[in-house]
Amino acid sequence: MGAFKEPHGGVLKELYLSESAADEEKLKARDYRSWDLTPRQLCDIELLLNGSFSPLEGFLTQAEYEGVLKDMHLPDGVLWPMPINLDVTEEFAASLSAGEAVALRDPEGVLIAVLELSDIWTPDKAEEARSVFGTEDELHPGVHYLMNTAHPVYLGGRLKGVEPPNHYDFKLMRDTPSELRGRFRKLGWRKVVAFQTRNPLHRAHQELTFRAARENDANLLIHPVVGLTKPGDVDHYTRVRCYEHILEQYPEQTTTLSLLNLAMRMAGPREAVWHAIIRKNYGCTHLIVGRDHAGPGNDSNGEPFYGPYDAQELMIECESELDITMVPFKLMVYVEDMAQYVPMDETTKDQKVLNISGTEFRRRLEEGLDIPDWFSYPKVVRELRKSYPPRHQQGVTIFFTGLSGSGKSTIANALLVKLLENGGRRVTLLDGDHVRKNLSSELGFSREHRDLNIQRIGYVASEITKHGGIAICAPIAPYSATRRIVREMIGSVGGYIEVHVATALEVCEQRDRKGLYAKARAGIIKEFTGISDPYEVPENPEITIDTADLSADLAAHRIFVKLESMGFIR
Ligand code: PPS
Repeated sequence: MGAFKEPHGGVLKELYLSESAADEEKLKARDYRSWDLTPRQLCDIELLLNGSFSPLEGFLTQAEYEGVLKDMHLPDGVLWPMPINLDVTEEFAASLSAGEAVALRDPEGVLIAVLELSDIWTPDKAEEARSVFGTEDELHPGVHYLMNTAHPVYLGGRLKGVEPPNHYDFKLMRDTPSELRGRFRKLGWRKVVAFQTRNPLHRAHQELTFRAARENDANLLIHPVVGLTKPGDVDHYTRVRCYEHILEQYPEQTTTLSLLNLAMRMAGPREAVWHAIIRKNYGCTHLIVGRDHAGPGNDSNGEPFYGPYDAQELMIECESELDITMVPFKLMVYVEDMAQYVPMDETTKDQKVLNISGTEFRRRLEEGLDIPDWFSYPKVVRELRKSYPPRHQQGVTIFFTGLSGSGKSTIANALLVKLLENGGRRVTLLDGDHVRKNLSSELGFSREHRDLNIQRIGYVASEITKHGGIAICAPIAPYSATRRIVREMIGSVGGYIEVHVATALEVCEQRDRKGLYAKARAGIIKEFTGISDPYEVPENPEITIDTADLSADLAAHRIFVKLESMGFIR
């Protein structure tokens, strides 16, 4: 294990074994108990092993964890703000005892490291949430992860690194701390300002980062996070292509780009201090800390989780213990008369100041509207438009739900024909009966089987939607919880419109096109929706249709108009 002194940022603890020791460990690990690392743990372990999390030498022990929660210090008095834990299931923890070695593997079974297990404990997650995030509100993505995704038992102990987790993407842009320190040394960069980001960068960012470097007589490192960021963020593939374009906008030899496989926690102030320690480990001398740094947005009451300058304030409190200097972020705005970006606090009242918020930018992308050159660079916008095409090129699912015989299939078919007549869109109809024949022929009508059926439909529709198509689904889908799962699955990749065909049971039964209601009443068909099985009425469908007062043609037309008004067809 290497520990060496560097001009950039002091001691760096890399936890990798030598090649021969690693080979030996691989053989021994066949007899160890094995844990498959989760995506979050894979990010954490990579940064633990390569020294990004120096001075940590493994996953926190219980005493270290308690110190971090209490006052952000390890028992030896060193500042460390973020709990880095190996969370496991109760069953796995019960099979272990302190003192043994545990093999930590990636999802393909590759041995990444061996944990010298010293502590096993069940944390008080609510207390962790309060200490680290300052809240138990699960709208906070860090709290939500802790409460719903993280396993209940923590393992602590030193790590012996065998192999770094593998990456297939952007290999040349991923650096370990010692590699980046080496690059700075080679380039003769003695002062480096780091810029942390999880978003695409535009002109304002270029201006502020370049200013921050210039004012500190330093070079600049764009250090974006490509591990796990806030759910809903622009994917890192798209962002990295954008960053490459931005890099061309800086004077040559001033700026470099490197990707950081960090799993963010969105912990605001504590996260800022953590980011600073990490950047110090990468050999940076300065870190830009902005307004609401690593902020997770608003809580359940609509209030921001952290004050806009909480992160900067905590950085100042920790200043004497941090071997890196904060550069407070200045909000840059575009002054039209001057045709340039200026810090907000340097503008005068009579100047016309322009700005486009993140939400407004997203709206313009979605609707294919103009994004002015003063706001971003054409190459960056082109890249974002490829990943976020306008609505009429995005996928969408129209999900009908309603009783048997309510008219779902008839309306769905009419809508299909209207969309084909309009042209320019690829459309797939996943009708209840067709799905039952082609995808779910082995399933019956128990709750379990219905749920499976709907989830299969949801999966196929989400793939169609993801790839820009239109999926029309028309099952009964009687359960709210399952419909919610489908909505979430599809909503994250495209548009989603739920249509409740609310024809009353009496009407459906009276029509009884297939003769099924009669059989259900006679008890010949069991578990029949509406008769001997429940139908949970949708609470917030985008559209409700009652076929008693609307023909199928008009109902389909209503949905067509809705799709048009939302921009999905034109
Ligand atoms: S579900 O609940 O969403 O999985 O149902 P779905 O796949 O849409 O299948 C409904 C069609 O199956 C026929 N059928 C029954 N429906 C409800 N309950 C029972 N027990 C049942 N048995 C057979 C019925 O024809 C449904 O077709 P539609 O088109 O809805 O009338």
